[in-house]
Amino acid sequence: MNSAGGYCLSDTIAAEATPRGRGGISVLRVSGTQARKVVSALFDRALPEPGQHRFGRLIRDGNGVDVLDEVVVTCFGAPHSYTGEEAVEISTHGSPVVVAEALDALYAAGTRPAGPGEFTLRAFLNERIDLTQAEAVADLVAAGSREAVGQALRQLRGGVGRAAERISNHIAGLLTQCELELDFVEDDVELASPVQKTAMLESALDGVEGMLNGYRLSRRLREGVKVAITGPPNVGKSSLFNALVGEERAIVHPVPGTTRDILRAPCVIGGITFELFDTAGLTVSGDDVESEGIRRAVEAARQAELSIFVTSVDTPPPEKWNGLKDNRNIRALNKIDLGSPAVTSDVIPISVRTGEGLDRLKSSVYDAAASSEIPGEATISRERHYLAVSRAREALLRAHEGVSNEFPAEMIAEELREALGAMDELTGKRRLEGLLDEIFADFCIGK
Ligand SMILES: Nc1nc2c(ncn2[C@@H]2O[C@H](COP(=O)(O)OP(=O)(O)OP(=O)(O)O)[C@@H](O)[C@H]2O)c(=O)[nH]1
Ligand SMILES: [Mg+2]
Repeated sequence: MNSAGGYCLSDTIAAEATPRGRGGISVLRVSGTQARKVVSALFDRALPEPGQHRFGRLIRDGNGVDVLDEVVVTCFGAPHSYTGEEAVEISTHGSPVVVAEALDALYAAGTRPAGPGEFTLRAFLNERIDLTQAEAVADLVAAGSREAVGQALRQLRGGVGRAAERISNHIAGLLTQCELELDFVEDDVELASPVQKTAMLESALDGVEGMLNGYRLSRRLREGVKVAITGPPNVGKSSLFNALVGEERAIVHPVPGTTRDILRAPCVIGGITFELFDTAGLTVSGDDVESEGIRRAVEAARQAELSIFVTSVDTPPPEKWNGLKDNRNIRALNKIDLGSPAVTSDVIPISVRTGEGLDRLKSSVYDAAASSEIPGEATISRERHYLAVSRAREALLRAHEGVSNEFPAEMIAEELREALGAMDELTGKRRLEGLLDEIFADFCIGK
């Protein structure tokens, strides 16, 4: 294959791999069949062997020799480089002028600028990594928390691809059985009993279900766990919101009914990213605007993964608020600086004013979110993965039904092929039109 994602793959490409700007060093990446040849023309010493590095001067041969910079050159031999191609990395001083001149010299010597994600695209096309690993590279670079980094690293190590392969092997084994049965239909040879077939299908189904279950958790890690702060008016919800977010985002006021629109802001607790929602105080009386605010508050609490239900020492204890899911509520009693009544153990006494109890509240929020279920090696992380695996699951369920009802082998084989195709889409063995463009468009240049 010579072109993919709009790129000509036989070209040798070059780009800065470090972010633009001034710094200690900048790294330029060169990859392709001409990588060594191009760089050796610009380096004043012999290039090191693959896997080695060498200090020297980067030079430009014009009218007289210009020294562009003193650099360290690292060589990688195919297929043991990031891209799987012959590759060279040049570490220059972190000067935008040096980088611009060095890149110009590389382009003049026979490379072209790499497009966004083109190094990773080549790694995929050269089968160094599968598509889920390529996506993990982008996720790792974009990760905003330890958990998101962990998820991206697990995916980068190829856990999803290996699990997909195990599942595909089960499906392919069964498909072979069905196809054999079709070939020997006259001989009436039964090669696998329905019980054996069901067992193979169930192994495959277990695998896909594990992947789908992990998805929800990993999506939370990527996008932030939604936490709604709810409760009666004037108990200090907006004050708590501001305290958790770490800045004065919401208006705090002694008059009840201050908050009407929902405010949202991210906050990180113990490495998990949360998305906090401040909502209108829940009350039965009030004008139309307030009622609309309350409707939205209840809706936000419904949609959130967690809610912190706040009451306060100076307001009458609320009756249970209909419409809020109790099991996902963390209950806090605010303003204990005004006096601290005895509370049951499921209520966390806090004072936003003095800061008392806030650490305990934060650890409850963290504990409630950090599910006991640790995301496994095979956790999928993107909508694209979820859709492909869901399709595989649907097809496997239909095949399961087919086996139970002794449907013709051809019908079952058809479902199994559909399931296999869906698994191949997950890993990129089967490529849908435009998919690579879409995935690699998210990458930065130099990755
Ligand atoms: N004494 C004391 N007052 C507090 C505390 N937290 C908040 N308040 C005060 O309680 C009043 C209401 O605070 P808000 O944060 O606006 O309360 P709210 O729940 O968002 O109110 P609504 O948006 O009207 O529903 C303000 O005057 C705050 O200063 C606290 O821990 N102790
Ligand atoms: Mg408020």
